[in-house]
Amino acid sequence: MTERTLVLIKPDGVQRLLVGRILARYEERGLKLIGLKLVQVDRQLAERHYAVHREKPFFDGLVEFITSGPLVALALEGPNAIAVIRSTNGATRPWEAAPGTVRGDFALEVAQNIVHASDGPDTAEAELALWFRPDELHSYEREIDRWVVAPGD
Ligand code: IDP
Ligand code: MG
Repeated sequence: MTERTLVLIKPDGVQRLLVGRILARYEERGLKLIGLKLVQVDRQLAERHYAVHREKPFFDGLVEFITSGPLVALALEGPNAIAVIRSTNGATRPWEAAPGTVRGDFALEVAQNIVHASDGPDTAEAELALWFRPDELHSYEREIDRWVVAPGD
């Protein structure tokens, strides 16, 4: 099933000059880029984005970190995009992330784990609405889709 989902390349990814390499992984997989921007997040957006973690002991640090510098927000589309991206990113705790995943290759600490991705259809829809205006998401055809996407998908 075709899905849309949100990815954030967090401030550590930007500072460590990994944006292009991480974006390339999603592109090379065949996912379609439908939105992209560099954002200096304010506290209000950060707290809304991570609202589900409000009661966690790491919440303040998480908000502090995500607002500490610009991040790159991506909207990506493709068959099973949510699961594909979660597995491409790897486990939340980088020491449990398989080599070959973004976190398994580029991260060591859970608080600096490089990327965020929506974890289900409902969160994907809510998070895309939080980070992108409707007119910032683009629908377009790609010539390669006939090689990447099964007919009818
Ligand atoms: P996810 O990013 O893989 O979906 P979540 O459990 O939703 O993982 O946690 C959101 C983010 O909060 C993580 O990506 C990580 O940066 C941070 N985080 C999660 N658990 C901890 C922790 O125990 N200490 C510090 N930061 C944490
Ligand atoms: Mg999460």
